[in-house]
Amino acid sequence: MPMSPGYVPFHPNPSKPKYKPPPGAVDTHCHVFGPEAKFPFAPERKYTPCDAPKEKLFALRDFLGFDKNVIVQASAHSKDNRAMVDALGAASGRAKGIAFVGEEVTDEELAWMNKAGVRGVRFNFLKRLVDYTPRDVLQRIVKRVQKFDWQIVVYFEMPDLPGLEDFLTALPTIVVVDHMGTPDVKKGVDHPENQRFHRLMDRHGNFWVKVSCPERMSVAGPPYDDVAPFGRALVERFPDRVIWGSDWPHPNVKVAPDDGVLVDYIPKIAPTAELQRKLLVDNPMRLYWS
Ligand code: 0GY
Repeated sequence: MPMSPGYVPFHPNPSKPKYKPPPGAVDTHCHVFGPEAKFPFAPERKYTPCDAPKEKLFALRDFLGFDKNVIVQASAHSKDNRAMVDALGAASGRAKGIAFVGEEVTDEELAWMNKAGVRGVRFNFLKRLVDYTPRDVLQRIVKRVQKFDWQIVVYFEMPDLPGLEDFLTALPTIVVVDHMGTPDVKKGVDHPENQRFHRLMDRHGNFWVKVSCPERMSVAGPPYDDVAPFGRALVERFPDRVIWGSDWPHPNVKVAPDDGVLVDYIPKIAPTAELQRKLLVDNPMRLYWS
């Protein structure tokens, strides 16, 4: 099946980063796609990606100087989590997963995923990626996964936060926000919209945030200096609740980012060795491996 028109495959030849992550570093946001011949994409998907199989992900992990991955189920595979679980099984304990499920998921499937290393489910609120799921359905899913102590990963766009805040802050689990809540970098770190998100993080100690995806928000482009103040503000204010992810293979970006440049962005948002260790090792280990 051809890729969606305009779909950009991942960078074929990323540069070796100058920044060397500390031993045991975890990339907490990446995906696997297919291979389609073995793990077909979902009929209800909103885009058709390129194949991005586990072998390529693990090779990139090693090349970039990382030790572990958290593989997030992407919408092109929808509720068929087999490609992600297959990758967990091949990772020799060095990968955990975040699933996407509907109410129809069985308790056996949940137990199977938990045993394989799944540590949470993702609620995706982006209309361009998924169909709407009523909140009461999501609440029932939360109840069912609580026995595994799973986290809820949420992907929303910042203008939608006011409408989601009551729902999100009522969640009884750890809540992990994707991509800094996707602020509009043109508005600046101090803009009320972004500060509302900081206040939410401040008031709710169960909220964590991925300081990931500068390439999705940048206006200036690489090396993403216009996004760095947003990441740095979160890392410095919430040093024990931030994690980092590459987002490989970068679904739906217009220009495939150089993954080496994304790794070299890390010291811009976490300028000290201590902050880097928390961001890349201590925090993700506490969240996914304890
Ligand atoms: C991401 C972002 C995107 C895609 C998905 O589930 C997905 O398909 O997450 C996106 O298009 O913004 O987190 O990788």
